[in-house]
Amino acid sequence: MLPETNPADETAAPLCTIEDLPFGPASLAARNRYNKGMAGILLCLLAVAALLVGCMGSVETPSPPADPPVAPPPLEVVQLAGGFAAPVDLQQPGDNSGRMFVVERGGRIRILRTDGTVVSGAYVDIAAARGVVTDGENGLLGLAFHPNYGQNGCFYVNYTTRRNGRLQTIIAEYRATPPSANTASTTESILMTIDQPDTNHKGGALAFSPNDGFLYIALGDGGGSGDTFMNGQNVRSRLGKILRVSAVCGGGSGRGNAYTVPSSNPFFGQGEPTDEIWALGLRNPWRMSFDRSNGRLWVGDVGQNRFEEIDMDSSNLRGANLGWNVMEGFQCFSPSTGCNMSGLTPPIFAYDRSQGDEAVTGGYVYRGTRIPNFAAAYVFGDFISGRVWSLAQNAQGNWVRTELLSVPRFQLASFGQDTAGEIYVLQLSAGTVSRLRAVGGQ
Ligand SMILES: [Ca+2]
Repeated sequence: MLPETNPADETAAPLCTIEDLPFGPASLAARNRYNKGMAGILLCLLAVAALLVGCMGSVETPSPPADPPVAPPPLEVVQLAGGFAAPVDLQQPGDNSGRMFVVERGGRIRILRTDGTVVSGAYVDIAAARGVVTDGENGLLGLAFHPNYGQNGCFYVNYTTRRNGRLQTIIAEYRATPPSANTASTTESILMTIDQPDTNHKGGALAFSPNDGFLYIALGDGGGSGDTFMNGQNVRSRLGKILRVSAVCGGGSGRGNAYTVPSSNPFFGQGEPTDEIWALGLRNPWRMSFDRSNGRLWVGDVGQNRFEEIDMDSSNLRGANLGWNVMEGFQCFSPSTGCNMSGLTPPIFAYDRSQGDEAVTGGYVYRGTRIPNFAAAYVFGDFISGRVWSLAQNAQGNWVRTELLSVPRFQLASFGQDTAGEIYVLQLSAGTVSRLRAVGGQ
C-alpha cells in the first residue's frame, strides 16, 4: 500500500516518489512493467516503514481522529458477473431483497443479485421508449431509489435524449408496482428537462441523502472544453451544479408536482433554476455519493487537462462554489494565473496525470464488514488508468491517498455499494461487475 502526500501544496516534495509506476496512457505492456514498478514500491515502502519506526519513538501519540487511519490488508477485486452492455452505475434500494440494479448506458437497467446471479431480461428498458442517445458522453447515466422505495416503488433516472433536434438531459421518475417486482413500467414523470449545448460533460449521478431525504442531482458543465458555455459559475443555469430537490413520488411532472424545492436550499428565493442549486462550479461530476454512516456528500469532479479532484466539506458542500472554471483542482484555470480564489471551496484532494491517470471516478465510503481496518475509507479510482485508491484523514487531519490495486484498463466506469456496505467496481468496456475484497478473503 502506497501512501502519497496530499497535493494541496503542489510544490511539496513527496515522501516517496512513484515516477516508475508504469501506467502510461497508452501502455499495453503495463503488467510486465508493473512488476518492475512493484519492486520499486516495495523498496519505497521499506523506506517509509523505517522512517515511521524512527519517528514513533520520538513523538507523542496524538489523540486518534474520529475515523482511524486506514491500514487495510492487501485488496483485490473478484468478478461477480459479466455480460453487461456498458455498465455505468450500480444502485440498490435498501429493501433487503438482495437485488442490485446495474445501469447500462444504452438505456437498460438489469437486476444483479448479491450472489452473482443476473435476472434475465431488463428491470426496465427505456432505450427505445425514450430515445436514449449514447453518442459522446451521453446515455442513461444515473439511478437512485426513493428512500421509501420498499413501499412506493419510485426510482429516478438521468438520461440524455434528442427531442426536436435538441440534445437534452431528462431527470425522470419511474415506478415498480409492486416494489418487489422484477420489472418496472416505462411510463415516466419528468422532474426536469435540461438543454445540453454539447455531447460531453453530462455528470449524471443521482443520490438521496440519508440525513435529509432529499434528491441530489449532479450535472456537468454542458461540454465543450474549458467551460465553453460558461455554465460553472452561472447561477441561472443548472449545468455545472449539484441540485437538491424534494422528490414527490407519484406527484406528476415538473416543479411543484414531481418535486418541490426545500426552503433550506442556499439560494432559495431567487427563482427557478437558482432555487434548486445546492453547489456550483463543477466541471463533470462523474460520480457522487453519500456516506451512509454520517451523510457526508462525496464528489469526484473530472478535470480539464491537469487535475482530477475529490470534493467534500464539513457543510456537505451547501452553497459551495467548487471553483470551475476559475480553478482546476488547487490551481488557477481561468485566468491561468492570479485568479480570484476568494469564496471558492478547494477540493480535499487532487491528482495530476503524470502517472497515466486521466479521469476520476468517484466512489463510496466503505462501510462493509468483510474487509478489516477499512471502515470510513473513501474508495475511488481513475477511469483510464484503472487505479483504485482509498482516501482517509490521518491523525494530523491531512488527507492521505493510498493505492489499493489496479484493475485492467477496461474503463473503470463506476463503483457501487450493496446493502451491507461492500463495494463493487464496474468496468464499461469489459461489461463486468466485480467486488472489492481482501486478497483471498470473503
Ligand atoms: Ca473544483
